[in-house]
Amino acid sequence: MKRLLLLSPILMLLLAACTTAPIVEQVAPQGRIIPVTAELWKFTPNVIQAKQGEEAVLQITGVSGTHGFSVPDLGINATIIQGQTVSVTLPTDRPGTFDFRCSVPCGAGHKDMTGQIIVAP
Ligand SMILES: [Cu+2]
Repeated sequence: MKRLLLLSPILMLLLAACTTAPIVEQVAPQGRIIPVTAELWKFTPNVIQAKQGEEAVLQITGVSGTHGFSVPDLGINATIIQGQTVSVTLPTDRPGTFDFRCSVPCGAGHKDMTGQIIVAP
């Protein structure tokens, strides 16, 4: 008990430090929202267009099944679960055509779940 009493000022200090710590805000991705859906077995749209340098955010909603939205050349791989929406900032710093595909085995049409992101100069 004595030890606990000795410790309590330290605990109070720690608690105070925790409660006064700045709250880290979750910053929502900024830019033009591009809605995308993932379902068995397609992405819609399957051609996504953007301009080089623009701020764009893919908002990918799972309609049916669980999928992965993978763009290897842009370093994107997001898991898309039915009923949930995932926001992914689209890198537009370099122009080009970047293939995307589903990266989660999702059944018969898995290999058909492909598309392209076109970043125009
Ligand atoms: Cu799949």
